[in-house]
Amino acid sequence: MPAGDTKRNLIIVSNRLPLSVKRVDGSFQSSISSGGLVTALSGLTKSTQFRWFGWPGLEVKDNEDRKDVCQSLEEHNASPVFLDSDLAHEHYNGFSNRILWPILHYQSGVTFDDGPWQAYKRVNELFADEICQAAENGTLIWIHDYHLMLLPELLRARLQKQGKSCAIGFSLHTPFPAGDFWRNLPVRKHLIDGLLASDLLGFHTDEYKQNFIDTCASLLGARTEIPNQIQYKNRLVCIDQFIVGIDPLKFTDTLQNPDVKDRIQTLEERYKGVRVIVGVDRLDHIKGLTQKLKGFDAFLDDHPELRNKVVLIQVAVPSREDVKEYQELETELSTLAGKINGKHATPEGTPLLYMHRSVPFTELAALYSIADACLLTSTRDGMNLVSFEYVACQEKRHGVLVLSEFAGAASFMREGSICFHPANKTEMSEALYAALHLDKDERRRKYEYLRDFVHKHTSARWGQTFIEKLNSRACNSTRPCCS
Ligand code: ADQ
Repeated sequence: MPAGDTKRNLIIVSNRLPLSVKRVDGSFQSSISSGGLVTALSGLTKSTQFRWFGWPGLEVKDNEDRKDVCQSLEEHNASPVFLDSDLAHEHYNGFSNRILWPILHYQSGVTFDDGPWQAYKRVNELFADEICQAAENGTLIWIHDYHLMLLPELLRARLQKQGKSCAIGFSLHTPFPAGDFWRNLPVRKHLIDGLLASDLLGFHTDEYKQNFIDTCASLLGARTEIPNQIQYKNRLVCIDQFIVGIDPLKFTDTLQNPDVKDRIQTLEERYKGVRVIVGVDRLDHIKGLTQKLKGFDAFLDDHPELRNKVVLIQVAVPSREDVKEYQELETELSTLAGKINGKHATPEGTPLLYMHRSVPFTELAALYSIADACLLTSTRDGMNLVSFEYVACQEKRHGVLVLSEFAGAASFMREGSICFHPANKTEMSEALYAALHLDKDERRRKYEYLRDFVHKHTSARWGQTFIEKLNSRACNSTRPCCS
């Protein structure tokens, strides 16, 4: 049954709503925000109706104000889960981003604190209360990401108490690490227990899925006699890979906009005779930005003949700015960018344009479109949707994707890109050089491979496939699920 035809209500839950809520002249207004999850789910809105629950991003204490916020969210089919600022901060920055996120991305040196863990549990409980109240018998509930790993279990218990039968799905947008790494987390079992109360669990790649299944077996002795299914606490949990994507038509349509065409022409004139490399990343350790700048420095050292003939335009989108480690990373990157330009600049110009800010969508599309290569250096990354977006904007130029082998996207895009190890400066430099010197036929072959992939695996397809499968779990919750 196509998801769009489903008669069941669908609730989507994520930690943050995909909206920024602001008080303007005494009343509240909401506007769409950006990020990987927003990109992934916005493609689904074309085909499927749902209500989105999450934290609105600000503390609202007064009851009248809360009503006002609810009203401003209503036009986006969204509902708030209100949290106190301190609790939200401890949950989001304290546990989710400072402890869980690094472990999911294989970063070492993480120290566990009980305070943030208690906040994490409390926030998951508050979400469970809110969603349980909103769900009706038969509602499909699709939970997103690492901030809410306990929610499936907490929610199932509440729903059962109220006699409501609802299928619960969970999608993880990060990698799931190999078992040995996951062991670093003292509360690892609680989180796995939380997740295994889902009916359907989705991962971006087969590797993450397999890591999770192996962890369940070694940590809990959970049985996996049938592939992709775990038998645990008298329930069957389906585990599968779902390829997340983008809405490529949003990009191809934007490139037809006359203002964007003008902008592309301006940029092309500005960079006439210069090969442009683009990078777009949230400013996050996992995106390997330090490695990228050092690799580019090595590339400039290796190829003095390319002086004034190549430029790297790097957009580093501000992210998690109240976490100390992220502030330190920004300082490190600005310093590094200054050093690289100091070393390689000439009176004709600088080889590195480092932009620490968000850019409008139309500018982003124009930048993707004029670039001869896109350089993505993630040390680990659930998928990396920027790689998809670059491809969507390269119909004319057939630019080359230079992609870290540690981005989830590399599992699917290796054939159409040039992959490298992000910790190896020489390998990165060679990959960049090869990308800028690929012959026309090879560029076309690689591009066509990636174009077909990106247009096939859209965000709408990802969402519909997940919901269809969740819906079939709701109909046959006691029967084994088929792949
Ligand atoms: P992110 O880590 O946020 O997502 P990514 O997949 O690269 O990373 O997506 C970033 C998104 O933000 C892109 O769609 C991009 O266009 C958008 N964006 C970037 N800069 C912007 C700007 N200046 N203005 C507006 N939008 C901007 C997480 C995981 C990823 C996973 C996604 C989806 O870390 O690995 O691919 O979720 O599951």
